[in-house]
Amino acid sequence: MSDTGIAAGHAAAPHEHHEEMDFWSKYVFSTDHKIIGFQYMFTGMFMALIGGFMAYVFRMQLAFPGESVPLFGQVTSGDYNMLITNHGTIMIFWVAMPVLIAALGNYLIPLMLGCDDMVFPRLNRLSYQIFLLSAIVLIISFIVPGGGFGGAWTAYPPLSASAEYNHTDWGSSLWVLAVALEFAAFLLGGINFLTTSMNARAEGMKMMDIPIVVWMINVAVILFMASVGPLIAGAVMLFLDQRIGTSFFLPAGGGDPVLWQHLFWFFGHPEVYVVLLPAMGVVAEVITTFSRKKLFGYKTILYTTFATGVLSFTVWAHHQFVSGIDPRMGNIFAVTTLLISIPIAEIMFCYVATLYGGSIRLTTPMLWGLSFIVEFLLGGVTGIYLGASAMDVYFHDTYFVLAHFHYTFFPIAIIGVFTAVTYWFPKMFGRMMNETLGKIHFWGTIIPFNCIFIPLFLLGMAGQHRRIYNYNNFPDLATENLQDLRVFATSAMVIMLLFQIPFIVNFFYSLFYGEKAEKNPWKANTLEWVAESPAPHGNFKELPKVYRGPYEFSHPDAKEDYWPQNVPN
Ligand code: HEM
Ligand SMILES: [Cu+2]
Repeated sequence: MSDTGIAAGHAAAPHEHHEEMDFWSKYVFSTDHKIIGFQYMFTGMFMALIGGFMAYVFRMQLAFPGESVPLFGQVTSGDYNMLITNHGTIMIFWVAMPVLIAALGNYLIPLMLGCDDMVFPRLNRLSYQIFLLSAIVLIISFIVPGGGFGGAWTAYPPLSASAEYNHTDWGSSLWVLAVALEFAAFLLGGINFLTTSMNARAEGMKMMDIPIVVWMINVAVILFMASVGPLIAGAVMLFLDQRIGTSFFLPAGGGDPVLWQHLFWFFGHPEVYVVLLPAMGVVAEVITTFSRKKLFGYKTILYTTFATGVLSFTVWAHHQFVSGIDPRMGNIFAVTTLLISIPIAEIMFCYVATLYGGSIRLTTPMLWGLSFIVEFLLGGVTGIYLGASAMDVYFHDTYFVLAHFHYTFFPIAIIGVFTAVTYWFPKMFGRMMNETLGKIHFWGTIIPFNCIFIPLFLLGMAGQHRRIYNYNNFPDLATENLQDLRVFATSAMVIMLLFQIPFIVNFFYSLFYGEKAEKNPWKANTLEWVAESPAPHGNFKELPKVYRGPYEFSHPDAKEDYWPQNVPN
């Protein structure tokens, strides 16, 4: 038994066969959790380019209405609806979810739990293949006759099933199909995460020794599984309304459009936490490592995460304060919505307490981690106004709502992903990323991000509604001041997109020519850093056996120690 608290465990399953595999079975059809993780990650990054490009096009239209957009051309109102709908859909379902849950979960869970792979590797392979199919079906929906779906990411009927707006075309139905396929892929992936975390942990690793990011990914999977059923049923009904003229949600045929809203948001709001929790888990890992302090309140954070999960099922109708809901019901949902900010705040306080008194190293991943805390808090605080039903009557569907959820989703889907990629890059690819390029990318993203969305709060307070193609059609909104804000926001966005070039260069250059990474370059204290960099097929020569919990640093400038002295709190 070495003094690091990790001893050589039972022999790992034989993985020599992997060396003889050809390129296709080793990489394309691999059942290795790491390869599947990379496939989810690169697919998600590719989809982020599409979602980002769409935002660029419609932001240009908003700043310079009616003018031809470079790399796109003239934007019609139909194009505009299709672009915002698929921008939102892609960013949440094909970027945030695949990268934060599927890619990270696949890559990290076996490594952090000290096992050689997921318990169902072939099911894992199938989950990615269905996910890839869903992305292909979505992209095909853009190019079939009639063009992509333009009924907004919330797909509210009757608009989402109206023939008048081409939403009975295959473009719209393929959108519904793509989303349903993607959900199926995540259900399969989630089964693997839960069973591996419950049954394949390293010998000696108790439930309360599981690193917080693994817990948060598993809680996210449970929330997804518990909330997606009604929406899958709703998607089938919407598909039938579009394809064969049923009227589940169409008032003309006796259907109820508000039913869809309930089915959508019963899933939609927990969905926010489905992507938030993994990002918060990533930040926890990074701030402990770069403050060299034990995570403050491990158990508190865990129980608070469970509480958040439960509460997230009690707030959905705060999206329907103005859709004719009984105000007495509205008040109940207002209370639960305000309540849910408490557990999230508690977790944030634990993060700040972790930083307090730490020996902070401002590496690129740490900068991203810290910016998550600040930016997400801004998103959370502005949500309190919207949770108060009386205020939401004014703000509903305005740019204030839009700015609010971008101040939550951008920290989750973009900052969360950059935090994770810059932190685990050395383990994933065995090379270090360039810190200078990393910091240029960081500041070139964070400053423009605030310059894009703060003006949108102001536009929202001025009464600017969302999903409007050209504000010149509304005299009150066509003022010079407001237009200046739109141009400012768009300019900031173009600058932010340009600053993604240093990241892309850094990522691909470091992949092949970066400085070789040692096993544990950050001197972190979770098990993945015990494996070689990059982690080989099968992960560990001998599966580790642990007897102490994670995040326990003995002395700040201790050089080499994993899981040192005392047990977790
Ligand atoms: C790259 C920076 C981004 C910019 C500049 C941006 C900009 C916008 C704008 C201006 C709209 C509103 C369009 C309108 O209502 O007319 C919008 C809608 C939306 N965005 Fe973003 N966005 C960005 C990133 C993201 C991210 C990272 C997510 C989520 C992970 C996201 C999710 C959404 C959603 C869900 C909608 C609503 C779409 C709808 O109305 O159907 N956006 N975005
Ligand atoms: Cu909500």
